[in-house]
Amino acid sequence: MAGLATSFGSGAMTNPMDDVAAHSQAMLVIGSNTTEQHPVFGTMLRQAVLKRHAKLIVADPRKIDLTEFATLHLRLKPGTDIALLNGLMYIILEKGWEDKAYIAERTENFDEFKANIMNYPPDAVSETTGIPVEQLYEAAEILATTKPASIMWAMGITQHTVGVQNVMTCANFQMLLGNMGVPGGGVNPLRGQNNVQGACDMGGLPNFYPAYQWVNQEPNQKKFEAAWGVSLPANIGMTVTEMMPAAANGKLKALYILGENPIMSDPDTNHIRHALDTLDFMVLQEIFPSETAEYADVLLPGVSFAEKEGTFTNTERRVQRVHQAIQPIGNARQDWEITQEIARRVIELGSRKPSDAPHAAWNFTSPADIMAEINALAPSYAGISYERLDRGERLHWPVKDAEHGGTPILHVGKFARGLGKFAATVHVPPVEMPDNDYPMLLSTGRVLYHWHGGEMTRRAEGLMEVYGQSLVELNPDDARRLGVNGNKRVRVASRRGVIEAEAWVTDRVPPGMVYANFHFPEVNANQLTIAALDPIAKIPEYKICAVKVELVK
Ligand SMILES: Nc1nc2c(c(=O)[nH]1)N[C@H]1C(S)=C(S)[C@@H](COP(=O)(O)OP(=O)(O)OC[C@H]3O[C@@H](n4cnc5c(=O)[nH]c(N)nc54)[C@H](O)[C@@H]3O)O[C@H]1N2
Ligand SMILES: Nc1nc2c(c(=O)[nH]1)N[C@H]1C(S)=C(S)[C@@H](COP(=O)(O)OP(=O)(O)OC[C@H]3O[C@@H](n4cnc5c(=O)[nH]c(N)nc54)[C@H](O)[C@@H]3O)O[C@H]1N2
Ligand SMILES: [Mo]
Repeated sequence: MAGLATSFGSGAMTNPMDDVAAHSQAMLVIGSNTTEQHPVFGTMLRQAVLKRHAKLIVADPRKIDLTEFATLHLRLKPGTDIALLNGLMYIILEKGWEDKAYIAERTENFDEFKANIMNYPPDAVSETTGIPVEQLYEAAEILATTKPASIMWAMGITQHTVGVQNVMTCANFQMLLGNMGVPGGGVNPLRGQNNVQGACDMGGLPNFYPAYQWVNQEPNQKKFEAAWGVSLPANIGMTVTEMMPAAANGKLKALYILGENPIMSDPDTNHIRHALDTLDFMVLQEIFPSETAEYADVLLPGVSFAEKEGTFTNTERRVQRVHQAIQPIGNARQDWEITQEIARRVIELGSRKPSDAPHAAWNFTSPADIMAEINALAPSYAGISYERLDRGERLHWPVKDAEHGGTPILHVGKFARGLGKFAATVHVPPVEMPDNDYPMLLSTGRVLYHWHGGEMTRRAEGLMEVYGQSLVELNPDDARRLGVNGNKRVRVASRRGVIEAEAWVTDRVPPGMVYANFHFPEVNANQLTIAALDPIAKIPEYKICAVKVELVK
């Protein structure tokens, strides 16, 4: 989420989970199936509702479990979040509920923002989103008059071609109400993987060195060249979603993949197969022979979390120690060791011109050595050491030095960039909407029992007993129309592919919408999804494409 990094640090939660759970009086969960996909935090939110009567509003096209605890379920049409939030802000401004002192003191660009909001009156917003006008007023009142209020979101608003605009709209919302930089408030993206935050923090993005230092700014380039003893390019690289088309058209020749399973998880699988087929050379570092392994020239056995020493950084910017529990199995080696061995050989072969500086990098003997380099080069991690973590200190970055206690809440008193900048965001429909040929809308995501490509969870017997095959959620009205009765097998086809699966007839999905997951190879939703990208973050529009559904006779 490169785009977020520029405006809000990195796209991490501004407020810790227990702060939200303890202090938020109102909570808006928009595009997050929190109890299934972030069950620990989901339980905390549920407890906040049940025990201290915090008000919960859920904005989701599906009737997810969390809606049972919600004061209000805004069942919006998929892909209409900007219209919804701008519409709520219209009402807030109309009623004079905005935090005028906060806006004057801490923000800029309010006038341009306000002029744009005037394009979203309740009637028009109700038409676009499908939400009744009364519910819009009710939601605006709860969120504006109950302080502090927090917003939580996940992939339901980011996996769209307007993903970045959606997030900026959430930030506008919280600035308008003075909910940024206060306990119980904030903008809180719930990041998905155990260490996706850490991977981004460490420069696992095409535009940043560790700690969000731009690769195309010369002082940063010089700093890392000196530290690593190599010359470094000044240009911004490609995201994963740009690499695949580049592979398909021969612009990218070789790929080194660590712990990703693109055959299962990238949009439009047929296109991905072609891309990986076209590569001259591919290396895969994995813990299992995944579907993607079939395309690899070399397989490198890495190790799982249980065989690792190090740290994971979670969604609330908290760095936590991981202790090795078991010895690596078979010929597996530490992931960092494998990468270091490859890096050394690449440097020896001279594909990067070594500078005159002594070659300082790639001499690590342990993860603690790597952390020492991080301390020296990544300012927000400067004061994070294994020693402090092992003592039980709770450290949320930025941690400026060994004495600094960390930063649980971001933007207190002042935004990272100075003044918080309001943005004018505009509702734009998704790229591929239902039409005569493909009349239904497909949305995709996960279920509680499985993890993405299922490489680990499909190997767990207990989980397979509970959820042993992929189900496609189908509304009872649509099921009746299709003639689904005893036989529940349906064929779901898009312009890119087709899957056959068992239907789960349920009003979790509204009429006209089906919901599928990508946990099982033979019924993978990504056979169907479209590789349309957000122009800034390059995240695919996994949440919306057009399909037709038929009964398998
Ligand atoms: N069990 C389990 N847990 C996981 C994962 C897993 O694979 N399995 N994966 C992890 C990862 S990496 C991630 S990123 C997270 C993802 O966590 P989530 O984003 O919570 O998971 P998704 O299943 O993608 O569902 C997102 C929600 O958005 C809703 N939605 C769809 N379209 C729209 C829309 O246009 N607007 C709004 N407002 N809502 C919409 C869907 O109905 C769904 O309830 O989960 C993490 N946790
Ligand atoms: N249709 C659709 N597609 C989606 C999404 C969606 O909502 N809808 N969500 C997207 C999102 S948010 C995400 S995060 C991606 C996830 O996409 P991926 O990251 O490709 O999915 P995973 O199954 O988590 O793949 C991780 C792989 O790493 C391996 N692995 C696990 N631990 C280790 C380790 O310690 N070392 C090494 N070397 N390997 C390891 C596992 O065996 C697994 O095969 O999927 C995306 N794809
Ligand atoms: Mo994710």
